[in-house]
Amino acid sequence: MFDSNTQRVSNTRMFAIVAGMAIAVMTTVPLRVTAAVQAARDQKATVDIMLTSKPSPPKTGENTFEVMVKDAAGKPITDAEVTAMFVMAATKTMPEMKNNVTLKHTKEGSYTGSGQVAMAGNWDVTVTVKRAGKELGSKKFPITAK
Ligand SMILES: [Cu+2]
Repeated sequence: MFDSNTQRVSNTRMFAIVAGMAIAVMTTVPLRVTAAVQAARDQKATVDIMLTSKPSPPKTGENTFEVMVKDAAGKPITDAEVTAMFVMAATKTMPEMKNNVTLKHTKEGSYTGSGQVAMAGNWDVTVTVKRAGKELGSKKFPITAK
């Protein structure tokens, strides 16, 4: 009687340990895959590009855009040529809309410029960073203008 109870408890405990290990494996593996994918992305990226706007989100009409450019080590890149291409996809009633904005370096890897947003809605902003005409990197930012 006593022995069989003890056996049952220890089986339950063993099951809990095995289940716990299985969960640990299941949660660890995807994290490792994600880390590997992230590492591959980081290796590819030579520049880190961030886009912000004033106001945020941008409004129809004139807005100020700021792009932060850093190298892979996180050091600001101060001598780049930075442009932001705004594209709104065509709809049944409207052809594709495009606007290219040139940004000027102000300080510590920050590039600013003002640009017209022709209408409210979804735009894809592709920021391209070049040095001496050679592309260092580019990044697409989906934005929704008010
Ligand atoms: Cu439009």
